[in-house]
Amino acid sequence: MLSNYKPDAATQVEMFRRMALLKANDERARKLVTTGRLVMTYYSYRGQEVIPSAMSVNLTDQDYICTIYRGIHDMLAKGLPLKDLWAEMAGREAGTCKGKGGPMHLTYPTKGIMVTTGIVGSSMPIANGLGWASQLSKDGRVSVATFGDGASNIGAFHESLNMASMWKLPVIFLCQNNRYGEHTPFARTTPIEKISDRAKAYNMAGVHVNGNDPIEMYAAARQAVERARAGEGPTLIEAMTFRFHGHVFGDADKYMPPEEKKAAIAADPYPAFRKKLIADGTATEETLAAIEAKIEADIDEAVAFALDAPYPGEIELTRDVYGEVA
Ligand SMILES: Cc1ncc(C[n+]2csc(CCOP(=O)(O)OP(=O)(O)O)c2C)c(N)n1
Ligand SMILES: [Mg+2]
Repeated sequence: MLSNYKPDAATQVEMFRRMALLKANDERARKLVTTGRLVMTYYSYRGQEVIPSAMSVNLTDQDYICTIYRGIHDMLAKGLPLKDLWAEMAGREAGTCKGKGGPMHLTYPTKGIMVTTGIVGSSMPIANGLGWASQLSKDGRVSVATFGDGASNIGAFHESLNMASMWKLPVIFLCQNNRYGEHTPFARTTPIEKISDRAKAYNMAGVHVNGNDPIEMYAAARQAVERARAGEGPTLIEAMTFRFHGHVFGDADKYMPPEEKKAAIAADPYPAFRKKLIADGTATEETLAAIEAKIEADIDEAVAFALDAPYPGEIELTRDVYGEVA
């Protein structure tokens, strides 16, 4: 029963802190791109903040995540330091991949943030590999593969679920269903209503949750993590959400009906959770405002650091890119 897994007050405030960080960071990235201060291809995750916030509070630094191009929220929630993130997005040597990966290819193994690629569906077989390594070495780690609704129609999704179930791998398949794959609505590409139903075909656990409800999302994440740690195998979580902006930031998003988008933005989970925490006495307005102010200051500092940092030098440009010839 998902209702058995309730976050305590401190965990709820921590989930809020992570949501606030993700929201503010996305707002800053869009602002810098719009004003031309930073040139990058950016995939906004605004609207999807609950999912990684509720998942990551159930993970340790040693647990792994493999995410996608729209996964900066997953990485920040998992603990990617702001300065390393911004320096990488700005192509500077101080970045997570020494400025050679950019916003789509962040990696930070210290916090379990593994390879990120733009190949749709690629997070899943990689998470299986990490999960298999954990199973063999009995290190107790859980691997989470995050991906979109569109990726559930890729062969790698089906192969990965099959293998993970067969071998009872400690892997969580976390589908962030934002109802669009690039410019195409979910219903036009997927002949079933719930992606979570696909779990049945692989004899594994599958849950369908409101990914914009922090309490429900927390419960689904917690149950899946416990199942994986107990050696009971993988879980497919389908978390329903909505992205507030186009596929890639700057696209005209004409394919999203305006009423649908308006309704999703009106139901923004961030102000709703903020209000709920205050209304039920979990936190005060002052506490939450202080969290938000600290985040803005941290982002100010990280952006200033990144934009002042040097680009990779000539030697760094080819290091870790070409192998040594013996
Ligand atoms: C293997 C592969 N096929 C196609 C593409 C082009 N492509 C990039 S994003 C995308 C849509 C993916 O949608 P979804 O999985 O729902 O993720 P979202 O962008 O909505 O988070 C497509 C088709 C790709 N990058 N890789
Ligand atoms: Mg999608």
